[in-house]
Amino acid sequence: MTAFPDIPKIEYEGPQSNNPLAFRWYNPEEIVEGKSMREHLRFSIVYWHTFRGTGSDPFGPGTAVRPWDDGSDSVANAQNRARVAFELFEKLQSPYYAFHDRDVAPEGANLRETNANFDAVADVLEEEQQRSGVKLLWGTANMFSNPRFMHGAATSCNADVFAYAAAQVKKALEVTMRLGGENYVFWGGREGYQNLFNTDMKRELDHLGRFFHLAVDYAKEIGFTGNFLIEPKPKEPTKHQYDSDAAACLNFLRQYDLMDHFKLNIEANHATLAGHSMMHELDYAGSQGALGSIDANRGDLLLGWDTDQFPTDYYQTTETMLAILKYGGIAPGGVNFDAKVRRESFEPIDLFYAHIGGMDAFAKGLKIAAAIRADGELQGLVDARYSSWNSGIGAKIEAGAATFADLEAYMLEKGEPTANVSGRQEMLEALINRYLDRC
Ligand code: XUL
Ligand code: CO
Repeated sequence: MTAFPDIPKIEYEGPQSNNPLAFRWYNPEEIVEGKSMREHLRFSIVYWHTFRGTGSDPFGPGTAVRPWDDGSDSVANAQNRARVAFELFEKLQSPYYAFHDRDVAPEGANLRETNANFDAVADVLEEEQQRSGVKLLWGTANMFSNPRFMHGAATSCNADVFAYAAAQVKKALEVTMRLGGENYVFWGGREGYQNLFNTDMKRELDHLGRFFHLAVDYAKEIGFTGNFLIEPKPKEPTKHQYDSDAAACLNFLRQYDLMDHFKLNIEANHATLAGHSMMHELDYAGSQGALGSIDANRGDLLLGWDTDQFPTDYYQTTETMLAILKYGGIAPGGVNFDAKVRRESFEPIDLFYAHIGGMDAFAKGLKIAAAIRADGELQGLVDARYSSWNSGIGAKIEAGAATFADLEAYMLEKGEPTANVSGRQEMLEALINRYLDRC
């Protein structure tokens, strides 16, 4: 049985191809900076948007046509959907996928039944992983959709809800480990507040710190060695999310003594909602040794919410790949398409066009970034800009060998700093365009 009878395995045909069902840039075996594109990019497809997204919005119901899905909440439907998912992963040559517990399996009447449903679908996922070789990039628990999480999960004012969330993560970790998941993600779905008049922020943050420690302890107990990742997002669904951006997450992790156990999963659309660029968030996390993985998507300049569109902008993918290469690659994380087709793109084939476009945009970004790095022109300009720190007073300050009194004596003697040099922003932006033209 095939769910996509008219769609072949997507192959690389090169930049001149006009075939929308072929890769023009993503050539999995092509070597860039000594590694294949497949190893650099570690693409991953998300279960939630691609197999559970219906195209509904606040003004109308779903539009998506998914002939394989009977629309029921049955375990049999979930198991069949899992097989269809693997057909798509394989046809798109995606080495990884990612899921929330509730994407893959329906809730039962109680936690016990819910866990049994999850196990029954995990059986099929395991079988399909073995058959196809597609691997699990990360698992996570959905602790935001069910009404019980209306006040949050680990930060709920209701201690029972904290306990339920703990049970849910315990199970999601076990299944992630069983399926060989290389990471485990925490996106703080409703971990934030709508109103400070009814909120004890200190207590909620302490509870979140406690929750993460419990997860670390349990991972140790069962031998889960994948990375724990926190995914920053500033707002939506709450007005203020505690994990608002990379800086807030890293501050939280330090405050609660969790830095050794967590890295960050940086999402492009979340970065812009936080008033940052993706490159800023990647550099901030990477510079502190905390770049774990990315959720690849984009927002819309004219809309202020999390539109989760597929990435297509070479400029943005180049910036992203420059940051990833700078910090030594993304493994064991990956480039995870946390992106959804538009409500109007309701046919199954749109899922293919969307991923092909995103994969090509990242492959091209990788090639441009590698070319920029190979020539060394950009790095040369950055090195020259900071050269005053390589010797003399700069080297002394960096070595911690200069006091305020030393610096005063130095400046009294010298009178004025050596003349400043231009930052050359416009020239550099044109230089980046030159590589975009040529690659
Ligand atoms: C929500 C979001 C999530 C996480 C996983 O904005 O990005 O889908 O990636 O919970
Ligand atoms: Co995400």
